[in-house]
Amino acid sequence: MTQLDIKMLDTPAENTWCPGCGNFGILTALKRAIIELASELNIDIEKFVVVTGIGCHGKIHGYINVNSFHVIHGRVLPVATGIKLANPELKVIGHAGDGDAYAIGVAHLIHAAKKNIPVTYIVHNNHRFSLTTGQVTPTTEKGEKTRTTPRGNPEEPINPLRLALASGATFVARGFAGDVQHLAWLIKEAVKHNGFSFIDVLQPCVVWDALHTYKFWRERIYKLEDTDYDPTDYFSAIRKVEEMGDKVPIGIFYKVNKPTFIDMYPQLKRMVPVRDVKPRDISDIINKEFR
Ligand SMILES: Cc1ncc(C[n+]2csc(CCOP(=O)(O)OP(=O)(O)O)c2C)c(N)n1
Ligand code: SF4
Repeated sequence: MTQLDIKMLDTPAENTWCPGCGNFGILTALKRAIIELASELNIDIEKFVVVTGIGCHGKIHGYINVNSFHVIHGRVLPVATGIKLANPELKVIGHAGDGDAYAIGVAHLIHAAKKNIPVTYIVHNNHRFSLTTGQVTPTTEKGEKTRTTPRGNPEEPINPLRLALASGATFVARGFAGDVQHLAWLIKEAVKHNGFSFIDVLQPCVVWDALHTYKFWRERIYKLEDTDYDPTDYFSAIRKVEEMGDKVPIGIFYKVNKPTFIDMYPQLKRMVPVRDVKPRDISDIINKEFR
């Protein structure tokens, strides 16, 4: 295998994120994780697939030189699932926004967790629909003023980690876009996990969210690994995900090994992976259907 360097993952695309956006930290962490995983697990970069939704986060696929699929809003997990089932050798990493993942796409999170689909799901949680200029999302806090709640959001937010745990996710974590080294480690652990792995990433949006700044999170965050917290205990996790105030834990909240969707349906293992399927000339079908 040739010597791997993070620069191999650069692309010529012009980056249009706002200066200071938390997405930069997530991009760097993702690149580091992929490079380190490729050499640790001795797998080719071609085996990584990034699937992204629509939003500022979704542009990440254009800034990293791996196989990728930019899908419609909210549908990261169905496409990621299809790719994984078609070729289980691939390491499939989905990226969604909090609007993408917890509003229009929320049912997919519940079912991917319940079915233990062996893909990784990274949510860029900036508490806003940012690409569409800062509307309220399911994680916007009560009282926050947004473009669609100018007098303050009257609703309580959802807790994504509680939702993932309640849905049966076998790997549940929280990261911070301002701590690249820790986030890269989390992504590596998530990709190595054989099952559905979920990371909610606190991602400052420096344009539409004046409350959740880097400073705000840095004053509150602490790492679960620095405590005697046990991530194998489900009931500890249930309690720990409720901690969100003066102190905000990041790290792995829960991790357990259980049969994956592919283990549960042996016929999936007998299926011919896409890599072994010979290309077919389908011009006859296209000409017939669309002439
Ligand atoms: C089916 C559908 N509904 C709505 C939209 C409009 N839309 C595009 S981006 C976006 C906001 C995305 O917000 P989020 O997922 O939180 O990502 P962010 O921009 O914050 O990274 C919306 C609502 C769309 N493209 N498709
Ligand atoms: S609008 Fe917010 S999330 Fe989008 S690129 Fe700018 S800072 Fe990042």
